[in-house]
Amino acid sequence: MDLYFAPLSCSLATRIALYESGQAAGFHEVLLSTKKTKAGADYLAINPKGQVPALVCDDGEILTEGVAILQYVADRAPASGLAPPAGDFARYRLQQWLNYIASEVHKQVFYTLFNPMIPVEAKTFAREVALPARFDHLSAQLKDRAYLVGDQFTVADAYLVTALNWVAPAGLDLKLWPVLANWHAEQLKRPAVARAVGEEFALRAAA
Ligand SMILES: N[C@@H](CCC(=O)N[C@@H](CS)C(=O)NCC(=O)O)C(=O)O
Repeated sequence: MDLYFAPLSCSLATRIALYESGQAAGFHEVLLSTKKTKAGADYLAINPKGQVPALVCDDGEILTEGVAILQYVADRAPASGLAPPAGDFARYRLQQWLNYIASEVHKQVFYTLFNPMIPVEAKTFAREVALPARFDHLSAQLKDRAYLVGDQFTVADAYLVTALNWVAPAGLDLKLWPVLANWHAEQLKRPAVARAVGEEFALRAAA
């Protein structure tokens, strides 16, 4: 498998899932501004949408869209518990969370805050209305539990850790949501998460 990624972007969740499940992969950094890989290849030939992540599977199939990639990686290593088995109700709960993080948190809040072409009114809405509502909901859900689904770390948690990493760069303070701040700090202590985040911080710092 080969993961196309940009440091500390949403593709970090897949790196976390790979490390959590002990699966080997090649990692190819993509320069999102030029749509080239760091090695100079045309990334649009891999993913015409120009976005990370993309996963080139061992049989040559190319998978895009983070929530699909995360479930693919998890299903290749069922013993990891990164996703409940297909058909279990818990699998639909996992998909509920993956979709919520992708659409309500990643895209509605952080895409809006980070994209310089989005008007200031939309950014104000994202910061003052959407983000507090999403974070209040997540705080209520995580108040009495260690993970989003069941009693173990899943790819939904990998995606949420990744999204919460964007709070400080967006100029916001996660401590306003103490449950989330504590949860995030706990997840960052997981060896696979610490390794993935540390490696991508180093790549970002070197850029
Ligand atoms: N729908 C895609 C969106 C992925 C996405 O937004 N990736 C960002 C990085 S977090 C990206 O590649 N941005 C560059 C761009 O949109 O041109 C998915 O869920 O995988």
